[in-house]
Amino acid sequence: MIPLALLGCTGPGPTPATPVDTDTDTEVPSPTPTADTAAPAPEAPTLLSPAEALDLDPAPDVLHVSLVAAPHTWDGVDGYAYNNQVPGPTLRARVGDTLVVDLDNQLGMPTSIHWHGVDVPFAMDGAGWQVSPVGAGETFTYTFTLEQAGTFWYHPHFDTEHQVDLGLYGVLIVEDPAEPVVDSELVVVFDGPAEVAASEEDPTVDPTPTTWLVNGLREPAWRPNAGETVRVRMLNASNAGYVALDDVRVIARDRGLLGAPDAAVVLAPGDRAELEWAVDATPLAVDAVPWSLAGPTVNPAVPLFTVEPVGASEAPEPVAWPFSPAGPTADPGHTDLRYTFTGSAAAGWEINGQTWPAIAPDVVSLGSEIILEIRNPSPAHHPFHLHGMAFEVLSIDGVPPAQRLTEDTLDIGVQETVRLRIEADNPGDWMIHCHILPHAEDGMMTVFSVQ
Ligand SMILES: [Cu+2]
Repeated sequence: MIPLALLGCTGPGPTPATPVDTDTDTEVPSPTPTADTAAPAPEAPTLLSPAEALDLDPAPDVLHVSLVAAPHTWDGVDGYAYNNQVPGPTLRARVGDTLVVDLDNQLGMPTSIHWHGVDVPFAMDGAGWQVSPVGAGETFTYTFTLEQAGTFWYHPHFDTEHQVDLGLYGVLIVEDPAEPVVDSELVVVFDGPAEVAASEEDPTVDPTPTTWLVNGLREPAWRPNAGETVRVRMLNASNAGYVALDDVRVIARDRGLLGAPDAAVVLAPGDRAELEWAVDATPLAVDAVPWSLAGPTVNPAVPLFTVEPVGASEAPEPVAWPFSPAGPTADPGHTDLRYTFTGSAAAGWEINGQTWPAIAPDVVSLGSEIILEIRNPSPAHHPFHLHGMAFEVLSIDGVPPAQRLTEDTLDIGVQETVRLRIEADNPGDWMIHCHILPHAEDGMMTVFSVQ
């Protein structure tokens, strides 16, 4: 194990996150070993990508997998898992492929699978307005075509706060063969330890995790080869925690490659982002920038994982990603639909004064362009998530983004006003909700009905 004192963020490549501060007294003191008493420090577990699902169909354009949702003990908790692994198996397909997933529900309670970020037909969404879940002991086959490249994920959309918290989530990667192939990939899923109990019993308990699991492990060590370029695909599967990273090279967000790389990212619950990671020989610690439901904080940085490069090679040159810079669409000025997020932990959370399931769906016409304005006068951030369609961010507090930003999950800060453009091209009664799952469970959900 590399002593903390050797860790730092001084390499020439992208230097993720906060460097370990070596000149304060807040670090874990390094015991001075003596020949007789020193026990070797336990080696940190190695951070590896979650195992990928086996393809049951030999056809090159079909990915057919089996997912068994069942009880599973992990991180010392009696939780759940898909195929006995947390995160669940990564599903890797290509644009244009057909995905076929046989879900076998062995949980002893109803469940479903929602394909977060994927524009699926409504019947395959795993969620919705008055839609039945898959019953205990039953099976269901999800099948649809994958039309968009990017890093997506899957999770239950029934008893969501409880089932996701206890381990039911996995990553869906849709590759675009036109994109450059780099030396390797790392799939990283951030999650808090089982978070539900405390905030379920007392909703005023801040549900933000203070420790993180990375691919189910506590402070694992990533051991990549120095000199390699790694495409790091990240998912925040936490119920309520934010992972903020500075000094990184962000190449993609929710809906695939960006128009230009970015240097920082905040992953709200449900968000994905991808990094280009040029590995040099410098060990470092990756910490999350302090963040809370109210935004950036002065709390201590939270350790995520360490990087212990193998070899002495220098960082490689940047990859020539096919970025296609495009500015945001001009805001047409009118507003078709308004959502106001209100409430508090003590009083409950609402959209337009309505609490799920006592809501009236907002109905829009298939094929129309909808300009949506969201205001958040409540005292907490709320990651806005729309099912079935992506949306473009027109402005945040009146300021258009620096580049065209297409998302399916967007954090709305305290007192922020966000304007979005939705092409309502997918018929169905689509869920709209906050992706802080205790907020959603508490009623912060509504329906965007495209007819
Ligand atoms: Cu919320």
